[in-house]
Amino acid sequence: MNAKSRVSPRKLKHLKTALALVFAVALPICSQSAKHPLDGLTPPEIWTAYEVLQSSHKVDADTRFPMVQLHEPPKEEVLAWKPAQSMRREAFLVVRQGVQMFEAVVDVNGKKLVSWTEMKGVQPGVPHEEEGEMGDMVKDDPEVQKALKLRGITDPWNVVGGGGPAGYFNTTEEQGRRLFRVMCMKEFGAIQNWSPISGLSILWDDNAKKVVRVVDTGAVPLMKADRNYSAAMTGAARDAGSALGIAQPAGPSFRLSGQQVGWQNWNFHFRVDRREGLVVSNVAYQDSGKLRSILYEGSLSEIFMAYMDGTENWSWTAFFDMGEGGSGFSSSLEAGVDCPDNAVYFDQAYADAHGIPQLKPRAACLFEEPAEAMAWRHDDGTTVESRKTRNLVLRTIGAFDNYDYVCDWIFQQNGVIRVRVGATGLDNISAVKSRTAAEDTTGQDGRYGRFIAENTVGINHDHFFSFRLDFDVDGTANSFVRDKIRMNRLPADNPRKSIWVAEPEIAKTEEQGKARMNMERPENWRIVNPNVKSAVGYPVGYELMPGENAVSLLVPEDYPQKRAGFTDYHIWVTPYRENERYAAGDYPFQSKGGDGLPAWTKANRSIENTDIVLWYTMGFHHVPHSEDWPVMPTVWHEFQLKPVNFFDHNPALDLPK
Ligand SMILES: [Cu+2]
Repeated sequence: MNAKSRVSPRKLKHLKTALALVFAVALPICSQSAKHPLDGLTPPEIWTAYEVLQSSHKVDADTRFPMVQLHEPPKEEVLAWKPAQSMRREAFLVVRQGVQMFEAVVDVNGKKLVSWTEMKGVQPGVPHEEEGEMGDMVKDDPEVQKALKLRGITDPWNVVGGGGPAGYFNTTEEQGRRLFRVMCMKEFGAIQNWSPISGLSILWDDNAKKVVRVVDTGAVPLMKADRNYSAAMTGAARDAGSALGIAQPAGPSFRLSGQQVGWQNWNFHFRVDRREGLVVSNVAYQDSGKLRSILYEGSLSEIFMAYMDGTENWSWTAFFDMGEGGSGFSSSLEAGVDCPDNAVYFDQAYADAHGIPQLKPRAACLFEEPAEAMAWRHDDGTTVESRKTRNLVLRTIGAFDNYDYVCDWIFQQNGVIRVRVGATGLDNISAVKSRTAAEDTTGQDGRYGRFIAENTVGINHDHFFSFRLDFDVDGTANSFVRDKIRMNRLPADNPRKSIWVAEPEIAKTEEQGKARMNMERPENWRIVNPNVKSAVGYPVGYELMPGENAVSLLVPEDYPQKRAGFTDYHIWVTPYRENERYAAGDYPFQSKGGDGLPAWTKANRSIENTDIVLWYTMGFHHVPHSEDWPVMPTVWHEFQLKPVNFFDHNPALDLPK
């Protein structure tokens, strides 16, 4: 039997729909053939990978594909590549066959299976579609039906269940299983109105497709607060205000070749990856006729969220949104709302859980925006010199169950790159007995969160985002410098008693590269090329400037903390290794802790004057409040990559007056 005849008609229909969509849309942009070695897999390439596995007899109708993504070519190949040259194109696939899991690499140009490896002792992430499947299956369980009946729910029809990765707590019941906790909610009335069925969760083994146990800590009345936020339900909208628009009648002033972007002096490439979301690569700056490299690749590497409720139905809730999920990226952008009117959109090809190519329309957008203030200014008493500036913004939005994360890469005309994450969406809530905080006289209902609506408590939680930043400042040989800002006591004969000085320290090993933000012992952090000196004699560099941030307050022996060991430090620096991409390890689903950065850095490798990767974690503690209801205002957190002795003078000096 040849590969094609093994394809079910249903799958063929999926493919045709996907391809028809690609051809039907002139803009946004999604290419049928790769133009750059770091382009995401195209629909035909995803299809080829699927066919190669079919014809190798490795997969069948029951096979699932938790992850299909570009297998990046070796870095030196990408760096040596020139447009129009041939290039390596490989797909990386995580394949689930019953309880077995495999990693496959397929050469899509040569239509060959490069490798097929069984992975033992680790578990793949779970695509969205599977979370819903188990939600339906638990409703057949008599004990679940009994628990629902105890809550007056006799018709499970409008009960919706969704499974979340159950985490790991080193218990015997976890061993040899693939565990989820299914939480249920009851829909009532109009769309979007639903209540969590609090006090109930179902431990589900997705290998055995069986309920392990039902955890019922007692019925709590459903909350009835109206959670509608759709335009159709929120009533009359306020006046929009007078027209305020952005127009570029001559079109954008960036240049595109596939997903390679040229704008002002910036050059970069990007793709939207199934696991990592936005991957920005080959970031370089045109400086006095020379294209200077800054960053080989930057992307999100993991997202960690832990809820702070100690009760049995909540204490397990700690999630690795990228590694455990893997299909959060991306949400289709709403044209003219999520991005301004002058934005250009890009579609994303991806494989569904059956390995079949699908298309996410408008997965990323790119646009110029006027900056909120001038680039620079000086009033010397007689004349004012001031320069207007604009930014280039690359945006995606990921939807991870209740949360939406906006991820922006903002390129400025002064050589600064800002990376920011906007958190919006819905708070995770618990239905409680007390109507309000005032009625909660014992403080029991509000002990792990805050009332955000009647009978509704938003649970306290953390958000942590780990960014992987593979700097190549003027080449690959880089070092990490910690400028330690230290108090300096002056000699007794000095009228001034103290000043501060900046003392640079080059981190020689991974141990010396671990750093935490601390206002009492401030440090500036930069990546330098020790082999290239600026006009005034310093090594050229880029500084990582943190913004608002947080540290995890979980104790080291707490399993969620062990599994999210990357949150132990804000900064880690590692020597470049192509297989070290994910801060909490490749497979955080039911991981036992210590994977990723803590494991790699144990070797305490040298990080001086070599190809290094900087890992930065940005986080915040979220105490919910009533404005979060029913949908949260977007909250932004950002960091900057700022040139420090990289340019010989202000790179925005030549902005037109
Ligand atoms: Cu939050």
